[in-house]
Amino acid sequence: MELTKKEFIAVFKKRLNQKYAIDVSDACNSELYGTLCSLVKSSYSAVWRQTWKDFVKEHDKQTYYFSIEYLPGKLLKSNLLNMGWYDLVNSAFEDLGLDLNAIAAVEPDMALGNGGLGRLASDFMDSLASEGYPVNGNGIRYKYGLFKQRFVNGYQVELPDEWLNSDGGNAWEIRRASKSVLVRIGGHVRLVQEKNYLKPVYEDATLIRAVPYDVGMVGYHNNHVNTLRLWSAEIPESEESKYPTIEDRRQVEDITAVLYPDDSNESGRLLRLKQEYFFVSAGIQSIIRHYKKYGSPIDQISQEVAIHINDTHPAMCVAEFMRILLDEEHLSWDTAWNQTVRVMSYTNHTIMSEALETWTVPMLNEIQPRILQIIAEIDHRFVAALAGKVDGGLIERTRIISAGKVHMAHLAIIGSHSTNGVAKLHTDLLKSDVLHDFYTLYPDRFNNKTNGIAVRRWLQIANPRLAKVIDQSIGSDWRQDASQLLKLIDYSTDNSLLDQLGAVKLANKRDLTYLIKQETGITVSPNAIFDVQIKRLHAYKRQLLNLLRIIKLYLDLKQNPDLEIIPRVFIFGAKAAPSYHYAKSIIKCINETANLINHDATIQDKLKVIFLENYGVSLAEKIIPAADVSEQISTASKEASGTSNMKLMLNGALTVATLDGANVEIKQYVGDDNIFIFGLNKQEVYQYYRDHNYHSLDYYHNNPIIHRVVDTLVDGTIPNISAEGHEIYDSLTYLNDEFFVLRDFEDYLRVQDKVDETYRDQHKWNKMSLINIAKASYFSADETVKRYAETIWHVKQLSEKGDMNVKYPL
Ligand code: GPW
Repeated sequence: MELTKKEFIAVFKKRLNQKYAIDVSDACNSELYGTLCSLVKSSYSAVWRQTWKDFVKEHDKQTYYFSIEYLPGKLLKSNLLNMGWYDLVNSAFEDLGLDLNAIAAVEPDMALGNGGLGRLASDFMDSLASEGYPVNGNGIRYKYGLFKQRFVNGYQVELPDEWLNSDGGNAWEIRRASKSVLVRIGGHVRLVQEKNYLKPVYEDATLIRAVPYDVGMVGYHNNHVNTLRLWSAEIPESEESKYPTIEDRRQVEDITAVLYPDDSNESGRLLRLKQEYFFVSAGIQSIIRHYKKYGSPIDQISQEVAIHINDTHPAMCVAEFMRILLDEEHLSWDTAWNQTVRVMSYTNHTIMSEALETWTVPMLNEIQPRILQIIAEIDHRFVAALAGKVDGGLIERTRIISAGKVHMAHLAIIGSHSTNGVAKLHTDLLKSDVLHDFYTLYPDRFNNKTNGIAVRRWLQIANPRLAKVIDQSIGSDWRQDASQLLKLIDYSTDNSLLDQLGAVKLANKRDLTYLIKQETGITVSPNAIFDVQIKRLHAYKRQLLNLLRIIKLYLDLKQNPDLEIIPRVFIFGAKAAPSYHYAKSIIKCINETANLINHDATIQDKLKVIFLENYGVSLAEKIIPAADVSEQISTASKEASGTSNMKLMLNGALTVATLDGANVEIKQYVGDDNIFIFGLNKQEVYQYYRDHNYHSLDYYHNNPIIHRVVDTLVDGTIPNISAEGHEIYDSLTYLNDEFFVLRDFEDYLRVQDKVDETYRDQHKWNKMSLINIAKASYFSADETVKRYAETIWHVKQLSEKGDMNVKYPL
């Protein structure tokens, strides 16, 4: 039944009245928001229930995607779009004199993740539902999401993200107390021999109640709703008396209180380990409980269940699954192990050694002694099985426990049937270098799954103007099949379309101009090149390289104010981990440089530097559509994939890139002429490591431009950065510039000159932009998840996409 605008308006008014006892004319945006969410949620609930019933009825194999981070951002618009309600609601609100954008803005960003890893998990959730796969997410419902970033005197200051207390609250979650499970933490364990198994006897353990909060993941036009299940820690009713004081209670609630704000950096804290075990145990228990309810034999669970380990944070899935099969289901070790390896699969997201998680044996013992026992037994059997067959050094390097440390990546690889990297280059590096030893042991387990992005969110929702222009040329089918975007290539000589692309970009830049003015007070011109670097602040991502070039341009203009350059607005968005001193120093230096340049009259409008506060999903949706240039300038080999590179090209930005992560594949797709590549490649970086022959001081001393630019960090040219400037100066000089910033500087300048030259020819620029938009379709997450589903998890598609007869009644 087709929903009409008139019906919608009537029902909306009625619900507003019931919920808030108010009329449209008196309602504020958060009341309007609450009402719309409640209609949306009650409408998709029936479909959600049905999707679940279908899973159960068919005994279809299901996948559970375990991730310690999810970064969905706001869900209202994407739910409306996926349900087929978007245009109708938009137009109904216009009739009512309401602004859907303003109402949608009430929703707090669900920021239960740091960056790329968490956003990837959320893009995957959208695509998995949209492709009709029976795949549910499993994670943590942090009371406080990623900190809010403010700048005070140019310094990053962190404020708590109390998203659950905001006006919007969490409109999407459903607390399912009846599905709670108990998680055992700490204490001691001994094993008692029973007839056919070893029975663990626990003493002094703490029982934590894990309560699930479910969020519907609505598929695009296919009547399919999956579940994102987020766990929250509470005190079990039976244990209340053990927690007489607020302090005692807090011990438990703290487990799911805050998201660790470190990106790619293992923190080694006991509470983090507790979080990991907590959501792993809760998730695995509920999966097995559900599986058993329908009477299927436990020793064949791998036929109906797949579990994905998103980076090593949930690697204890392997041991927890074994624990239940052994201790509660009394399977033999071999049967249990066989099932576990078939069920589990693992994605590696980094080669950075500081991010490869290890825990000490005493720490694991403190969190869950039985889990440590099981890991020790896995390790023991791994060593025994290889002894005498392969070189002893290889065994030592690959075993799980060595020198008192538990290597979580080793546990994940040994305990699963699939290990994948997230871009071709990254997977090759895993095989040839970082995980080479494992590759020699298990060559068949390694595979690549290049990351992808949610095309509907990052094009339709973030950039409706561009979506409209695309619709008018190639039609609207790209929403279900991104490869349709390739048809745009046929329009690469269509001047009218190219002009329209230019007009869309200009309009988006104008919007961002207003936002910049509002947020920073700085006026920028939409006619300048908008040069964007948005990602976590990390030394390897080299925001510093970008900054040094900005300083170079500033010096050039100071020396010659009449210098003809194409005006540029440099836009940064980046949070630094609160404990990452060096990254925070870079933020301070960028902010002070911005302050200097933006208020220097001699620079006029030729150069502006804008560092927007509190970068996150919602801000990304505003910046990306307005970007001309996408900065993807990490040191080759360090960025596993990157995903903002894909989002920016999809929105028509041209990429300035090193041959790192997925940039390599972008270059292959768009061709050498439609991307700006510079810098060392992976082989060259590795050669420097091998030969120890990089000497950054040589670049500093021998290149007068580099010398002059680097000196500004310490000579007072940039005010108020005395300590930070010295810290960075030292890193580039005496500490030998770990990430080859000085080595790549000249080539970076060269390629940026090429960007300027190309931009002068707007026609050519727009054509390159068009090709980038078209080829970005190769990075559709819809396609990426299909490859996971077909080749790793072996789950079937349950509903077809493109069912326009969507069943979302009011
Ligand atoms: F260290 N990534 C991230 F591998 O955002 F765990 N956080 C993390 O903690 C890690 C990786 C981890 C990112 C990668 O840096 C980025 O290159 C990649 O595109 C993204 O994960 C998604 O795969």
